[in-house]
Amino acid sequence: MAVAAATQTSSPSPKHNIEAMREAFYSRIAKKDMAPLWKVMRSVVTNEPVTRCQPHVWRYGDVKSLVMESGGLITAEEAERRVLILENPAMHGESRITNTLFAGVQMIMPGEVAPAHRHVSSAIRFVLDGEGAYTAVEGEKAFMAPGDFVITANWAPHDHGNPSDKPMLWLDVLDFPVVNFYEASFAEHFDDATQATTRKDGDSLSFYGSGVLPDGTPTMNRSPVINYTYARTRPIIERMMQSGDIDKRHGARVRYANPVTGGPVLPTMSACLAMLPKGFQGEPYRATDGTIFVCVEGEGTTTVDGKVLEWGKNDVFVVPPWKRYAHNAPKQSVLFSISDRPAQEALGIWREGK
Ligand code: 1HN
Repeated sequence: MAVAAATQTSSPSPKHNIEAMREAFYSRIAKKDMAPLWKVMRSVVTNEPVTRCQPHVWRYGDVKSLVMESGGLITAEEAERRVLILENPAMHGESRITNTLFAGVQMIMPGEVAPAHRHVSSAIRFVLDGEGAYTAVEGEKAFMAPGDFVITANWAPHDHGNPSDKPMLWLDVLDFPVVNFYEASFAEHFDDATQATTRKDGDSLSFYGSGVLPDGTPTMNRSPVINYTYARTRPIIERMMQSGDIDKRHGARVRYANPVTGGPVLPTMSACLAMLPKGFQGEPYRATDGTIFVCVEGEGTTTVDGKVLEWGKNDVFVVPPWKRYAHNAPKQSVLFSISDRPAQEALGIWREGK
């Protein structure tokens, strides 16, 4: 008792008071815009990927009826783009489906035009419903059908129109969260709603999409093909499946390629199409690219980190980075997917595992 009292009354040793001294130090250095790394090191350099992104599925029945309803509230011209954002449930208000990618469902009604603009952010549009609407990209109209996708690269002027008699709906995926991470966004809006065409409809697929290239085609970091059609790609995965070329995790899968380099269609995003045979029970897989899937045909489930996502035609689901997932398909099914893998590979940070 007497000893304790004596310790308290004498001046405190640094050893006993070190926490208070540290806190006082942190307050002082904060005023000079500095902070101690040792307090945050393990949380800024984590041993494994940390993600806020949640696995989630958007059922097309809900999405379609709400997007159709939005058609009665605003025109494509007024909205510039009539899109309902697919917000990751853990990131409401942040306009993103993963930390790096935006996804939304756009509708263009018969006779409507979505006016021409361009921006640094690149886009992939994957057609869900309708036939005969187009995206004009860099002077060429790409007419679309379900299962097709169109790319609009960095700074490519683009506008949409629908001369058909049915609404068209597509999934837009853009990399603007990445562009904005670098704080490098630019955009431009044109005076004319539609751009003048300088090439015949279908030129890009015809010139670059058939195993030959116009002589002297320069190397580019994005594909010269603007429209990858389902009609051309589906028979390839079907044939792969018949020949037994079926990946145990992904099914019979092709990666859409830039025909000049063999690289991805865009420097920031890549796309794949996979056929899962009837009764497919995929082995687990994980990779550091968060991935957006669309069910194009069939139905099944994907188990992500213990959570079961059920999907059917035109449902969209998201698998967060580094979460282990496995597909199951009781019926033959086709999955389209998009991720930021090329951006991660370019930076040398992409990893995959079991
Ligand atoms: C955009 O330009 C389009 O061109 C679609 O159709 C979705 C989402 C965010 C920013 C720009 C389009 C978009 C977008």
